Order: sequence, then C-alpha cells, then structure tokens
Amino acid sequence: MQLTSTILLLSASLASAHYIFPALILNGQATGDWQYVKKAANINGRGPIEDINSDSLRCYNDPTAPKAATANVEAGNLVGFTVASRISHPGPLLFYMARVPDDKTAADFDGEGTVWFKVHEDQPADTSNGIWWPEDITEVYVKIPRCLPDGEYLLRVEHIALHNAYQTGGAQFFLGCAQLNVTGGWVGATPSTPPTLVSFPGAYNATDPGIKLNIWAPGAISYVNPGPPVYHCYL
Ligand SMILES: *[C@@H]1O[C@H](CO)[C@@H](O)[C@H](O)[C@H]1NC(C)=O
Ligand SMILES: *[C@@H]1O[C@H](CO)[C@@H](O)[C@H](O)[C@H]1NC(C)=O
Ligand SMILES: [Cu+2]
Repeated sequence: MQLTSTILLLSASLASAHYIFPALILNGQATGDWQYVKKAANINGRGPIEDINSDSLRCYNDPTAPKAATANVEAGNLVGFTVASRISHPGPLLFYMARVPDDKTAADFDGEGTVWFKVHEDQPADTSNGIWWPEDITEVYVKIPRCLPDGEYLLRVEHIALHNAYQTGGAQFFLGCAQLNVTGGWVGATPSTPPTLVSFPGAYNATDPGIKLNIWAPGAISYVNPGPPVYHCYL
C-alpha cells in the first residue's frame, strides 16, 4: 500500500516535471492550445524522446489528431511558444524551420526529409563550476529570418534536457512544431548563402558532444550545441 502510493506520487511528480509546447505566441499573445501547433503525442505523460533514431524527433506529434491551422507570420517578426508547464531541466533551447514541399501543406507535412535548418540556438551561461541554462521558463521566442522566401514552413522548437546526459541515451528531447505561412519575406533570387539542411532523425548522434556530456562535472565546461550552424540572413 505504502509502496503503491509512493510510486503514484513519484510518477505524478515526474509528469509535472516534464513539458510540452502547446500554443504559438503571435504579436505577444498566446493563441489557442494546438490551434497552430501540431498536437503533441505526449500530452498526457509529457515524456521526452530518448531514442535519437526515432522519427518522433521531427515533430513529436500525434498523426491521428485533428490537423492544426496554419498561422500567417511576417518574416522578421518574433514568434513564441508557450511551455506547459515550464522548462524544468537544464539544457539548450534550439529552433529549426523546414520549408514545406510544394506538393504539400504545412498541415500535411510531417517534417520528413533533409529539409530542416537551424534558426536559433541559445548558449549556456558558463560558470567556473559546471554549466547552467535558465530554467522555469514558461515562454520561448525566436525571430523568423527576414530573408525567407514566402511560403509555408514548419517551425520546430526543441529543448534538450541534459541532467542525465552523462550516459549514452540519457539526453531527453522535448519538442513540437507550429505551422506557419511566412509573408513579407524575400522575393526573387536567394539573397545569401542557403542554409545547411539536415533531417530528423539524422542531424544528431547519441555521442555528439552537446548530447552526451556530464554537465555536473566540477570545473568549467564548454558547450557545443548539436546540429548544423545557425542560418543567418545577413540582411
Ligand atoms: C499565405 O499567405 C498568402 C499571402 O497573404 C496567401 O495568399 C495564402 O493564401 C496564405 N496561405 C495560407 C495557407 O494561409
Ligand atoms: C552520425 O554518425 C554517423 C555514423 O557514424 C555519421 O555518418 C554521421 O555523419 C554522424 N552525424 C552527425 C550529425 O555527426
Ligand atoms: Cu525529466
């Protein structure tokens, strides 16, 4: 009896410690949960992905859920995601985008293929004793690059929890995808070097230095985010 209630308490606290990204934030206002974000596969337990080869690393969405709508967003604007309930583990925050193939809509597209480019990654605060990222975050933001050609995109938010990353397979991936229709972007020839495109799974390896590391080791640690370089427009 006592054991059962301990296990129940433990699993409740694990679930509440985990997080999802239910709503897009447009013009500073949260939109509806799953209005523009593909409905997460993990809304109940909010558990992470730990298998670096899982197709869930694309959008971690429930393909049987009703389709989300696609939000009109101006290139160069700041958009965000709400976090339910909060980012409660140490680790980096990254954003990727994927152009939706011409024969698909953002609602149909699951992010398969070598289509993803990185638009933002944060950096830890280096300390003299281990590394530290801000926690207890309830909203996360990214600027849509000004030079993107107009059209439909997926915007993928990803937080990698590194508290157990000292063992292979210990990093925990929390992520989701919003559906965007970018307007007011670049028209005409490509303005700058095209972005480096990657696939999910594929962009990361289990032993990448940003995925397998001991963040609790004493002493200063440098941190290298996983994945390709961030795409900059130079506009
Ligand atoms: C995207 O925006 C363009 C320009 O406003 C519009 O013509 C098009 O219908 C929009 N597409 C979607 C899916 O909303
Ligand atoms: C991951 O490992 C495979 C096989 O060792 C290699 O081909 C691939 O380039 C690596 N990917 C990255 C992103 O390092
Ligand atoms: Cu956790």
